[in-house]
Order: sequence, then structure tokens, then C-alpha cells
Amino acid sequence: MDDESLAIRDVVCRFVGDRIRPEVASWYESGRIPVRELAKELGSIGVLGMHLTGYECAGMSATAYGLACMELEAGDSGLRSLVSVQGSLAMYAIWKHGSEEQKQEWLPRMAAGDAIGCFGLTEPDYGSDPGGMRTRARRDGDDWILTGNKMWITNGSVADVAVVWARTDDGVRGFVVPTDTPGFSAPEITKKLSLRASVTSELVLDEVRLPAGALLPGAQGLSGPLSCLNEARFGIVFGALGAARDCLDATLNYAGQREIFDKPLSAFQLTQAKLADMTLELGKGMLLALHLGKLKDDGSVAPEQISLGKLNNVREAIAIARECRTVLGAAGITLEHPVMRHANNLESVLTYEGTSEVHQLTIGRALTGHAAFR
Ligand code: TGC
Ligand code: FAD
Repeated sequence: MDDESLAIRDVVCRFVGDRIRPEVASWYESGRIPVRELAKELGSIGVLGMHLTGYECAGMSATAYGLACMELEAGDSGLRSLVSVQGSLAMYAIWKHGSEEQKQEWLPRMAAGDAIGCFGLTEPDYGSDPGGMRTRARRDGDDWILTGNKMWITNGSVADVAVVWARTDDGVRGFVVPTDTPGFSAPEITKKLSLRASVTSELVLDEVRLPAGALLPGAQGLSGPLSCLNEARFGIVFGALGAARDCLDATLNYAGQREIFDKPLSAFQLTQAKLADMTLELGKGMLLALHLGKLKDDGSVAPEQISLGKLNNVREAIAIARECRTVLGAAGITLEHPVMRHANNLESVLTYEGTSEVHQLTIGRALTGHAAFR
């Protein structure tokens, strides 16, 4: 790891310690998070779109971005989601597939956290199979008219701009939709038991009229949105380990202080076996993340390798969070400790950005040459 990566990791770690840790449990409990304020603060420490170049983005390495995700998710998966969706999905889509005008208009403001983005791919009936999407864009003269519904969209109700994927006569295309366009609305999804410190919304597109310049010119077909998912999935490979590390830290601390049967919980062999096994998985996950970071920085990482990292590290992180909860006993079920909050969050992380099953099938296809999705 180079000095620059370690320096940004330390900046994010301090930000999480000073700004997020004192408040996150109450945000989680209330289901409310000050996204707009946080976006500006995250912009000021340079993490929004930090792995993109130009347009006032920090131009840092993939590994540095991964380490930042790890520190953010040690705070809460909702915070890492905010940064993933902004930088790796909405900004990346515009940076990779957008016109020069779209880049100039949105990227500097999004890097500063003055404009918030969301990414609408999933629909109520098409999550793992986005190719079946029903959202439609049709031409009316030079304009486009968008109609349809997107579901489970992070930051939807607080976004200034939505990158929306829709079916056209030319296949799937992406559109940059200012959220004040007539016909666009984004009702918030409530009653969540996971990622409560994150805004999740439906997007309703009711005959939304957009100028020709709203089309992302560089993306045609499903590879457009899927190329963005690679970026966000990569961040999760590191991020999930941050949540697991935070669980393990809290558990080591608790087990050292809790006395049962006249000695510290950490002095029992069964507890030590759990702590040792969890440390082992955390370390293996970290080596995998750093290896993928090196491949990504060399420009040679394949999507199925990112699938492998996401599958393993989220699966192990959730196993660690659940095991840590057992060590804390009853205390583990409260928000006094971060463990069950992380465990609940990781349920979403297991599902979004490709479920475990989708990643198993992606790896299966790479190994066998047979696509078994349908
Ligand atoms: P398939 O035939 O495999 O592919 C269609 C086209 O896409 C290309 N492609 C990729 N390109 C770049 N990166 C990838 N990872 C790619 N995977 C496939 C492929 O080469 C092909 O290109 P072309 O030029 O030949 O047309 O498509 P399929 O319909 O069989 O679907 C494959 C499958 C199931 C793997 C894919 O649809 C998939 O990944 N499904 C999961 C959907 C998903 O992950 N959604 C996430 C939504 S965003 C989100 O969850 C944000 S959460 C908030 C946060 O991050 O914090
Ligand atoms: P389904 O696709 O209905 O899957 C249900 C079950 O079937 C899963 O276990 C799945 O693995 C399994 N399954 C699916 N296909 C197969 C198969 N071929 N073989 C065997 N089993 C299969 N989406 C966005 O576009 N933008 C966002 O910002 C966003 N944010 C999100 C935030 C949160 C908190 C959550 C929970 C989701 C978010 N999503 C977002 C949506 C997420 O990407 C989808 O939930 C995910 O892709 C899975 O889709 P689904 O929920 O419709 O599940």
C-alpha cells in the first residue's frame, strides 16, 4: 500500500470516528440520516468519485478507494452506500458513458457533495434480471419520454440527479434525469430493518420529458449499467470487511471486560476459538481485497474476480457479525454495541449489487462456460 492510500484511509478513519460513530446509532434507530450535510462533508474530504480523474475528482487508485470504503463501512454500511452510489454508480456512469456537457454540468458538483446522485436500475419485478426491465424511453421529436418504476433506489428521494436505465428501440440506454423534471417523483421506502441509516426509495417516472442531451451517449445495451456495478461491487469487497472489523473490535473489547464464571469471557477457550477463526477470515478477506485492488489498479481485473471478492467478503462479514453477536449475549441485540446494526446492514449488502446466488452463477459461468441464470 502506498503512502497516499494510507493517508486517505487515515483521514476517513478520523472522519468516521469524529462525525459518524457518535451519531450513527441514533440515525439508525430513527431511520433518519442527514444525507445532504454528510454529502458536503464527504465531498470536503475528497471521497466522492475519488477514483475518477478530472472534473475535480481526486484521481486516486482503486486500492485507495477500497480502503476508504472499508473505513466508511466500519462506521455503517449506509454511509458506504451513500459514497458507493454517488461515486461508483451515478458519477461513474456519467464519467464513463456521458457527454462532455453532462460531465461538466454534474461531476464537479457531485465530487463536492453539492449535488447528490442516484442510480435507477432495479425494478419491482426485475432485480437480479435487469435485462427484463419495463421502464421505457420513447422518442417524441428530439425529446425522450420516460415511463416506468424503479425500486430500492439508494438516495432516490434526496437526489438532485438520477441516472435511469430504460428500454428503447435501440436496447437498454441510460438517461441523466434532473429530479425536478415534471413527472419524476421518489417516494421513500420505510419500515426497513436493515440499512436504516440510508435513504431507500422508489422512482416513479410518469411521462418524464427529457431533451436529446439527457441520453448517455456512450452506453448501449446492458453492459452500460453492468460496467458501473463492477465499480461499486469492488468497493463492497473492501467495505464489508470494515463492518466485520468493527464487530470484531467491539467483541474483543466486550469479551475482555465481561466476567462470567469468575473470569473474563475472553479467557475461555471457546471464545478464543471464535475470535481466532474470525480474525483468520478477516485477514483472508483483506488479502483477497488487496489482491483485487492491485489487479484493478493494473487494469487487469475481470468482472468474475470482483464477483468472487464480493461473494466471499460479504458472506464472511455477515458470518463474523453473527458470531460476534453470540459473544455479546443479550447485550448484542441492542444499539449500545455496533454488532447487530452491522449484521442487519449486511443482510442488504448480501442482496444488493448482485445477490450471492448471482455471483455464484457468474463464477460458475466463468468456470464452466455455461450460463445457468435462466
Ligand atoms: P449477460 O448476457 O451476461 O450480459 C449482457 C451484457 O453485459 C455484459 N456484462 C458485463 N459488462 C460489464 N461488467 C459486467 N459485470 C458484466 N456482466 C455482463 C455482457 O458481456 C453483455 O455484453 P454485450 O455487449 O454482449 O451485450 O446478461 P444477463 O441478462 O444474462 O444477466 C447477467 C447477470 C444476471 C449476471 C446480470 O444481469 C447481473 O449482474 N444481475 C444482478 C443485478 C445487480 O447487481 N443489480 C444491482 C443494482 S444497483 C445496486 O444494487 C446498488 S446498491 C447500493 C450500493 O451499492 O451501496
Ligand atoms: P430477486 O432478483 O427477486 O431475487 C430473489 C432471490 O432469488 C435471491 O435470493 C436471488 O439470489 C435468487 N435468484 C435470482 N436469480 C436467480 C437464479 N437465476 N437462480 C437462482 N436463484 C436466483 N438497485 C438499484 O438499481 N439502485 C440502488 O441504488 C439500489 N439500492 C438498494 C438498496 C437496498 C437497501 C437494497 C436492499 C437494494 C437496493 N437495490 C438497488 C436493489 C438490489 O440491487 C436488488 O435488490 C438486487 O439486485 C436483487 O434483486 P431483488 O431484490 O429483486 O431479488
